[in-house]
Amino acid sequence: LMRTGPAQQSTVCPYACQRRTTTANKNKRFTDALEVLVEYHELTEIEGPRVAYSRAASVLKSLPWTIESMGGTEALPCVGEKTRTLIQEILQYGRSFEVEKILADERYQTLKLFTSVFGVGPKTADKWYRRGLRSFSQILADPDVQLNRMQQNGFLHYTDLSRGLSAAEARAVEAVVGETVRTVAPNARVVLTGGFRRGKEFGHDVDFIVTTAEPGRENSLLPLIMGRLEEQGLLLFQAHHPSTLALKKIPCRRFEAMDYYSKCFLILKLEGSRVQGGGQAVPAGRGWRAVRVDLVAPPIERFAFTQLGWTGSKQFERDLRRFARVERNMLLDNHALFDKAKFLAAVTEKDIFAHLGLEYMEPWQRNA
Ligand code: 8DG
Ligand code: MN
Ligand code: MN
Repeated sequence: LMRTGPAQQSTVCPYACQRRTTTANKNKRFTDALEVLVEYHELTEIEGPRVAYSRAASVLKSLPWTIESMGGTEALPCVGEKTRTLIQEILQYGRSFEVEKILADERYQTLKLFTSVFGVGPKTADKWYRRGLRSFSQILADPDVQLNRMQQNGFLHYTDLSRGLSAAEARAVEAVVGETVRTVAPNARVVLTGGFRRGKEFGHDVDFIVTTAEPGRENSLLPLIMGRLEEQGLLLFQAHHPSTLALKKIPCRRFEAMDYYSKCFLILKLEGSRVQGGGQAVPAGRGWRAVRVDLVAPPIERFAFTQLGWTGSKQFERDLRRFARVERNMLLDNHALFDKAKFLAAVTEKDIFAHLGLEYMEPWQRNA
């Protein structure tokens, strides 16, 4: 009988886009610890260790076995000395001292708290921390702190938004957005993307791609959709970024979360009656909860690139771009795949994997 285990680790590929990573993480005790280190370096904007620890966590998530001893861990790609020390500590003591130290660190705790507010990034959080602010009430009471519209709404809906969403709530949101789009643009198409397309059970928002076959019409879709949501009294907040797409632009050298399509970041009102077993999904007595929704509306010929770029995970995306650049000398981003002198066309995600010479990965295998 073949055993799945350390003997097979030589087969672990170095890029996340070559590994099938489902949501069934068999090494959560190690990856949870690594993710604290990733988050700490993200919050303090230290790039090197952030990259190294995210790659290590991603490798461990993809393993079809649970690590139970150090034997063979030296053969795993992207797992360096620091990660092996952490694995060893967790195996031996059930916890990592470095992680415990970070979890107890006041700066880490405060930056994590502040960035949990919609609209607050590491820079703003750090600015507030350096002002001596330590709590939400101190921020809100400080006459010198100017909150932008996004942050005001982040605080206003904090309790709902910080809870995240279940897959059942995501389906209810999908029904609302679908109905809205059918009303204002019957020929448009809406598809789910982001974490819920990857089969996650929880997420911080619900992401959708909206497209139409009529050229140029994609730019009017989001305003129409937002207008209809507003009429229904469901639009609590919207930040719309019109398209800045220049079709001849060569993909950027680095992974960026940004792209040039028309998109909007929303807070919607989700009514409890829409959620199956909605009793526990919405606060008692109110009948609704706030949810974060992202919509992106690319031109139809860019659909495959948008879908591949917005499905994630973020680590999967970073490694796809890095693989294209380092292994294929191509440039990939949310808009296009560029090979030396020419752009390679794609109708589906499968076409892009094929251009890159990669085996196709289903969305639920991209939870790197
Ligand atoms: P979750 O935290 O929402 O559950 O996970 P997720 O769905 O994987 O993360 P996300 O933050 O919603 O991002 C989904 C994908 O969208 C991710 O791979 C990054 C991608 N993305 C872009 N461009 C942009 C952008 O301009 N803004 C945002 N928010 N995400 C973007 O490719
Ligand atoms: Mn998402
Ligand atoms: Mn999103």
